[in-house]
Amino acid sequence: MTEPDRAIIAKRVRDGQPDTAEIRQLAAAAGYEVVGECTQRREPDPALQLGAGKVEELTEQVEATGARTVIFDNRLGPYQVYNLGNELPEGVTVKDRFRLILDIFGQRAQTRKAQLQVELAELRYELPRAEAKTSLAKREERPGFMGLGEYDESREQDIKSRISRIRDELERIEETEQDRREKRRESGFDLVALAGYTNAGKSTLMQALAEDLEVGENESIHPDLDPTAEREDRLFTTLGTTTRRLDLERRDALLTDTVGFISDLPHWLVESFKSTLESVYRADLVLLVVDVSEPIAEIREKLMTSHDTLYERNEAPIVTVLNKIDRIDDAELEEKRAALRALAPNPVAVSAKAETNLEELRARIHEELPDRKRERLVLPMTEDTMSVVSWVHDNAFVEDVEYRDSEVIVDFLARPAVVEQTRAKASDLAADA
Ligand SMILES: Nc1nc2c(ncn2[C@@H]2O[C@H](COP(=O)(O)OP(=O)(O)OP(=O)(O)O)[C@@H](O)[C@H]2O)c(=O)[nH]1
Ligand SMILES: [Mg+2]
Repeated sequence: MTEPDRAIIAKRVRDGQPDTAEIRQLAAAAGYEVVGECTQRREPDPALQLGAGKVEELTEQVEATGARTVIFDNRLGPYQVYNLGNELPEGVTVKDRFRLILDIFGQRAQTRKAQLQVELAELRYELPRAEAKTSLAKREERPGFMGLGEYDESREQDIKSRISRIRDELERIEETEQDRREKRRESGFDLVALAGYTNAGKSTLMQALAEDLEVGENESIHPDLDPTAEREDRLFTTLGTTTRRLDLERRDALLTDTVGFISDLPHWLVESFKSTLESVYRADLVLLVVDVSEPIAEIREKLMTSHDTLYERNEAPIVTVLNKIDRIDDAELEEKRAALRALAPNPVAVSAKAETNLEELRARIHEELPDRKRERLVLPMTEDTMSVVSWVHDNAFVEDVEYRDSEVIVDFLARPAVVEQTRAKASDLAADA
């Protein structure tokens, strides 16, 4: 292992106290060692984001610590990046929050789909910058302005055509995944998806609720699901999508874990990961996980943003899961429940890590999933009967099977579509008998 790169955090706020906890976590997630921070309260400086004096202070910190990277929690325009690069010591890289998030995604993208999404996000990050460079260089009649080498209008065109190629390929992948989801649904599985902010505990909950076996997903590398891995709080542990069989007593359901949300994500970044969230939008039920040990204001904010994201596309019921109850006492939990009532009227409080209250959550999942019909079929005994019975076992919850001399009686619970299919099979048998 190489030494982690040293970085200094910079942040400007209009008013209030600059909070750097999240950007520090993001920096750590990207593999940086944070060796200092430089914050300021003021209006944004158009050229440098921070005030000129503050940038001097930043330069001193960089020199004193030997940091090679400065990470701004603010969004930086292309000119600001360029100007800051001139002010700071030679060779120091300046990046903003979004560039950092892209780095993390880039490091962790292990599947074709994830890689395409990252590339799409990067191109979309780059596009306005390329446009800005082109127009500036033109206006100044200075090709190569901002030390960026040759400017080239075709660069812009290039980015645009790559964006559209990647979109097409992602669309094809999404169609395949959609087919797979529909097949699973047809074969009697209810689809449950986990959603929520990064670090809420979705993957931990997945481990606690689901059977170990993963179902035929092509995304097979999940360092975050390795139970032996020691982890501290880490943002964006999960980037891919994992689906496992949910351990429910009387129903076949699949549980899908996927990428978490983060505050203040720009539209283009969310868009790029749209198809990852598709498994959430197309689910029969969404479990919206929040870390209940966070302050009420933060939970509220996260719930509101999650609802906005989900309600836009999703029609499935949402169950709010207040996770990490092991970190707070009962009084605090009650206080938070009451404060969040308007946003989460009937939440289930659990600890995924301590595996507390999971039975209640399983019962709720069962309750909220679409109704199933109870059916009793009388099948004539033919040489194909047993294969129909085993099909029913695979696609429905069988309550009872009774074998008689010339017939088999099956009592089961299934989705209405499965009941229809079973009836058709039964009448085929009857026709052959
Ligand atoms: N104390 C406590 N910690 C928990 C609980 N559930 C999860 N954690 C911890 O919270 C951290 C984040 O958990 P993850 O399951 O990786 O969170 P996630 O929602 O999947 O995060 P992303 O994959 O980044 O979206 C880990 O360090 C977990 O061990 C819980 O019930 N109690
Ligand atoms: Mg996860």
